[in-house]
Amino acid sequence: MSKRALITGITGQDGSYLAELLLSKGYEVHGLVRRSSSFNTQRIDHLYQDPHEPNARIFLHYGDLSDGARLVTLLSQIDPDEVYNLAAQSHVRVSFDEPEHTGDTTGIGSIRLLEAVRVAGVRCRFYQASSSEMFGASPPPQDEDTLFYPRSPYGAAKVYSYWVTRNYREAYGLFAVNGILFNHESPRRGETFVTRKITRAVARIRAGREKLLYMGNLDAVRDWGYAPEYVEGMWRMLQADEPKDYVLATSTPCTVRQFLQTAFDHAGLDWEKHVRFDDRYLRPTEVDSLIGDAGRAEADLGWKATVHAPELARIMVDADIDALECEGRPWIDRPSLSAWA
Ligand code: NAP
Ligand code: F7E
Repeated sequence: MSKRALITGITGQDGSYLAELLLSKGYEVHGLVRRSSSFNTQRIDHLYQDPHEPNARIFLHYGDLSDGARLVTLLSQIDPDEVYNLAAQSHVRVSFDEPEHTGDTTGIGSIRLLEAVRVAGVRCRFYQASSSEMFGASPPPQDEDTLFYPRSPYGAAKVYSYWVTRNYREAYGLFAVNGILFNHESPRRGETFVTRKITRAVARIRAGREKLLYMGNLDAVRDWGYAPEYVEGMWRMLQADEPKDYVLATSTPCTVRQFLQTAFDHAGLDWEKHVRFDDRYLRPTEVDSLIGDAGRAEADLGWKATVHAPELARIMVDADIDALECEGRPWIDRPSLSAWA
């Protein structure tokens, strides 16, 4: 019997890579998709199978983390072995504009899902997508024992989700874990996160379609890894003998400025000629420096990041140049996809 998994946030960057990984391992994969007036499934269209096919192994269900009753119904119907809660309003800057919505989905959404698991009586393992943003102002290096000091409504909502996940583990014996993931990127990264914003702009400037890129704080330090490696870590956390929380990170610091320089250099461009400052991209409170220590994940799960920021920047620039040259064709159909996953 193949295992069954439910992924919330399957249409996002991580959800799409995780769905690929689980399908490759023989899982039956169920994904929660928000209804929208235009399709929001571009990242998983290449995985889609007509549910009428007798051998279909991926199934999409309309639902939303704001709708607890729907979550109970779906949990009861699907009866999954593993639940991955990846859905969230995940943009830190946007969480200052939409703090209440962010709290409702990124925070309360998690307890709606945990309650749905409990009420439906499903015996599953549960993964919560926690974040290095929970560490916020705590100085690096950060690991599983570092004090949380969130600096945004997003970070605060993730702290809430972290603690309710631990509480359901302790109160109800649920195999529930927090993956505390540092920034991870890919050619599928949303276009307003800083890495993808940079690599898209590099491709467009190189092609003569744009001249300038407006940016905020270039001094922020991040620990950027490669998303396909991180979803492997999520899966390993749910295969462990006991439920524990784990940091996933590369431990390699990189400033936004260094990422910019690497990306522009790779395309033969001088970043200083093209980048301008705009204070609209500053946050009311910034997270200055995130550098993770993933020693526990390496020791217990054998997980270690191999792609670091400079290589990541080159992968993403190449993919955006390629995408621009293939414009008009859906990027997911391009043969280079296998190299990304
Ligand atoms: P992402 O690309 O922004 O994807 C977020 C997903 O959540 C999308 O599928 C989105 O659906 C869905 N979603 C948003 N609100 C929802 C709601 N109310 N109900 C149901 N689904 C909803 O994020 P990601 O980069 O893949 O990250 C996955 C998770 O890991 C997120 O929880 C994020 O906060 C967390 N995380 C990410 C990183 C990182 O560096 N990427 C690091 C640490 C933690 P639509 O496609 O319809 O918008
Ligand atoms: O910003 C600076 C910005 O938006 C990175 C999410 O996946 O990782 C992500 O959160 C840094 C910040 O990601 C621009 O101020 C400068 O210091 O790419 P970002 P993030 O805020 O680190 C964590 C781990 C998550 O959990 C989140 O879900 O870059 N920065 N100039 C800029 N950032 C953006 N977006 N745009 C700029 O123009």
